[in-house]
Amino acid sequence: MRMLLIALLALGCGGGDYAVMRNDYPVKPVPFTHVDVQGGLWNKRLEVNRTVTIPLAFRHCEETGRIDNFAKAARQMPGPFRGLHFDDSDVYKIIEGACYSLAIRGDEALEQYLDQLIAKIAAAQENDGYLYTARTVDPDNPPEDAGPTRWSNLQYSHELYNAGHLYEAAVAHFQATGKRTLLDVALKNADLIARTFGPHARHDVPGHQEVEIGLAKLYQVTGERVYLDLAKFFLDQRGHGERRALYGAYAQDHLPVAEQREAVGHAVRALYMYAGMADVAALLGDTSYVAPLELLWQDVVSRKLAITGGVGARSHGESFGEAYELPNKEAYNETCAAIANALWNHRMFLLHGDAKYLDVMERVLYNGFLSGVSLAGDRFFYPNPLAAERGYRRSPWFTCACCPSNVTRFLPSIPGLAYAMRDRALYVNLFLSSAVRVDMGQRTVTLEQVTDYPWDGRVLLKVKVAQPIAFALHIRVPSWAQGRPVPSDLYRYLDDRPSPVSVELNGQAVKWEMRQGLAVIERTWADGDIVFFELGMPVRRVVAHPQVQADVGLVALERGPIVYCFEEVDHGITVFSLLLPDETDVESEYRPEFLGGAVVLRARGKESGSGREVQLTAIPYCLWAHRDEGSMSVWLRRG
Ligand code: FUB
Ligand code: ZN
Repeated sequence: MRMLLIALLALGCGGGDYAVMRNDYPVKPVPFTHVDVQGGLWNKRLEVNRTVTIPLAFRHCEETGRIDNFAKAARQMPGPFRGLHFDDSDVYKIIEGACYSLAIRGDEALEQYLDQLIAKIAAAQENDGYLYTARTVDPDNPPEDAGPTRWSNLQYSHELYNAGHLYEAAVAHFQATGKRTLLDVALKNADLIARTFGPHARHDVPGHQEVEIGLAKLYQVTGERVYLDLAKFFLDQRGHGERRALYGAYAQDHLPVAEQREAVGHAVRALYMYAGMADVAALLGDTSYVAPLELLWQDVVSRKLAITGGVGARSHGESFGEAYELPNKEAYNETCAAIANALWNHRMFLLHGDAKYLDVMERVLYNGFLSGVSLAGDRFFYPNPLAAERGYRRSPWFTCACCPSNVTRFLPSIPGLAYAMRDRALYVNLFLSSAVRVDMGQRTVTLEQVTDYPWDGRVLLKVKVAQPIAFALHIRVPSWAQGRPVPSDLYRYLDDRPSPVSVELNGQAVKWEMRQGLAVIERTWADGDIVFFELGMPVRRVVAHPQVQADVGLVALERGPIVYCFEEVDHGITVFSLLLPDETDVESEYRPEFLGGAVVLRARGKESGSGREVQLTAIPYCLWAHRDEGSMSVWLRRG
């Protein structure tokens, strides 16, 4: 049966009869393989990721012994294990990114590189499916955190975390190339884990969640329920201390997951767990996680979200802070946590069809995530603070390289977040120049999108169909355009009037209605129909909820989805002495030559103390630290 399903899926038959037999997300993403990104900010970033970041990340893995660890475990070369006990996961994440990249643009050399790397990984796998080089290289002397024997220190060993990333890579490789080489390794490992853990076997859970997401993907590609049941088992064991010692709140193991109401502990662990819960809820049709997920989401969005979409305020434990604990200079906001936040919010959208989740996702994409990688694709931030003194710069790599490797895989998956389908509805979630192809019943619909977003709010959508076809086009009206920076009261615009939104069809006003944050046009579409959608993009002043101590008396600037910051290099003095009075006008200007092209803001401000007038310049937060070193701040005193 497994072989048959894989064969059907490989032939692209996954959306047929088999799909109706099983539960799924009610809204389905249009796979990134059907989205051809044709220009603009994301196209540049995807190209840089493909040509610079992925090759350099593999090179770093070679230079730091991450790849040799597989050869050593396979007894293809001598020597001890090198690095951190979860370093295998970096290699898996980069493979995943390389596969997405391959699917967008074929690359013979990259495919061959992957083939030989996968052969090494397969050789490192033990006969029964166990795969964890930190132990296999020298089972008698594993690194301390790996624990003395298999699965003996799951709280810290990352054996199951590594497995989750292996599964995600394997599914990506299978989907991109049709090859089963890595998928076979993943399934053999998953089968071992399914024999080892479960209601009639071991009851421990991973200290770092991730295997749940990977298992859900294995289920989606094979149709084998055992993987999904195992994901649910791991989730449901958390917080139950009858048969094992609990790990506590740091690892979200303080309460059963369905009873958790507050986002606590290590942020990446928490957010991967919430994403896994959404997968299980949707794929099993299990409603018990749905209400808790919404409450957890409310907690994050109302009390624990940086204006950039960053999460995990504390460096101590890489964790969420208390409600409204949202520091600026000290903010941790790990790049991986931004990625995890986007992954979770996308799943929440697929579960509910409500654009409020996409609003959070978009905020993360353009701000807290994108700041994590340099324009050239060769430098990375691990924490993404909202203010910094001179000297904080992106690094070429890290000993714990979770963030750069996560960037390599998340960036090329972004086109897959842009569109979605539900019955006879096509959703435009993100604005990026692209062409998307979707199957609507027996027919194919192509939608071409042309835009200069995020710098310009105009979006042109052209429908291409062989014959007229009825469907509902859903176009997201971002919360920022509705006068709300986020779907909560955590931040607000000083001027919260909605931006003008205009929708025209073939040059005429058209009837549309707002549903769940999307402008819906229902009609029979003809070939060549053109929708012109325009969002006004005034510069907005943002203030935080009064309980956010760090932001009392401060203001930030946004335009469209972009959060701005001030850098010392534009002012010649520390940005912490700058004031932005409420009454000054802020001008915006698109500057094509500025850091790859960006809208820059200008206003008359002041220097505190002297009261001297200062010409203020604000640049997109995601672009900071590309010029001369100096202080940076997103928030300025209102003056
Ligand atoms: O533990 C694996 C990864 O390293 C986590 O996701 C990151 O937060 C970093 O601690
Ligand atoms: Zn990270």
